Amino acid sequence: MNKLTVFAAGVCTTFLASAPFAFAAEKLTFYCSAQEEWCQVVSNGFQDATGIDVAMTRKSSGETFAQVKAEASNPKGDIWWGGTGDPHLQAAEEGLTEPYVSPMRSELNDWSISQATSADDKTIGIYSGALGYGYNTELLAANNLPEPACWKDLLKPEYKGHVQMANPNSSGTAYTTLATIIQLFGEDEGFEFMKGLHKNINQYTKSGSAPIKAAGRGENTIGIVFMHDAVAQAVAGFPIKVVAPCEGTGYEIGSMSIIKGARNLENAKKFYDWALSADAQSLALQVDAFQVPSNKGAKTSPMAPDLASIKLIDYDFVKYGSSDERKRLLKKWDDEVSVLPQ
Ligand code: S7P
Repeated sequence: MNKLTVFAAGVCTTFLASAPFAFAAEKLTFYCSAQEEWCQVVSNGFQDATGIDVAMTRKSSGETFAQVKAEASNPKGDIWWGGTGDPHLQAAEEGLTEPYVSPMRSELNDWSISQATSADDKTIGIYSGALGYGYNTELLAANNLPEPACWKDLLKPEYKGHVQMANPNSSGTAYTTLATIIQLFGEDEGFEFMKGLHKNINQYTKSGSAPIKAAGRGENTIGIVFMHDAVAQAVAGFPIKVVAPCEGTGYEIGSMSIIKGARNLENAKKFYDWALSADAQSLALQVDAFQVPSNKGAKTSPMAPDLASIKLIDYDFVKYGSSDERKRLLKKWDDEVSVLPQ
């Protein structure tokens, strides 16, 4: 080996040894439970703002909860953003998420902070939205069906095979539906309602927004979803009418939590602060996400459902987000509703 080769080999060895430290990119593993397009925009927005590499996975709320729980002894995710608040509250109670008090709190609406307060700061509200349903006006007319306006209308036999909702085990939207019906009508009557509704259901989907997307495509007539997801289909040009049920309805506080044992804890906190900012929350408008933002300065679309004009129940987030109650209700729905013939 000549002198040059020895020198080159030495440089190479030094370079290789130091490379992982010199070039190790900052990372964040991001579990997202809102709609795919919004997850993507948020992921890219944070990456652009900070230079931190983001690995994002989108799954429904109940599925993400199950994943965080399954990974608890060896956590892989850093931050869980989006999805209904109930499973975030359950994760907090089960010690799966990390407390954090963000300096951004003074910019937030009270409903966002109360979500944090009820969970010892292990979660926080990032958006809100009311539950309801939407229907395809052309399919309804083609099938000579009356226009539904109330929850109880969905039990009418003429809607058999025309209603779709998600499975409450995987979907936060569908769990919110179950909890809303129980809060509106009481547990006994509420479960009778779910059994009656079951007769009209053509499919329980995995994702909460799928039923209204199917209605938009003309593959389903009525989809039980958050109203903002139905508005998104109407804005996209599909013949969808949005319904705020006449009896009143429940709502979600879409939430965010840092995963306990996060490998990139500091980056998770950076994401958390950024995601509570008005600029980050205003990104929703780029993808027609019509939820109401928790930052008081964030922009809200004029097409977003006006929560003040909807008859909202006093949704009991503490009770329906508690671990025992959520497990009990899901088991009861599995045992008493999903098994029934249709
Ligand atoms: O599509 C947006 C949205 O309705 O989806 C979230 C939902 O929980 C995630 O989907 P799943 O119902 O399948 O869990 C809501 O938080 C959000 O508003």
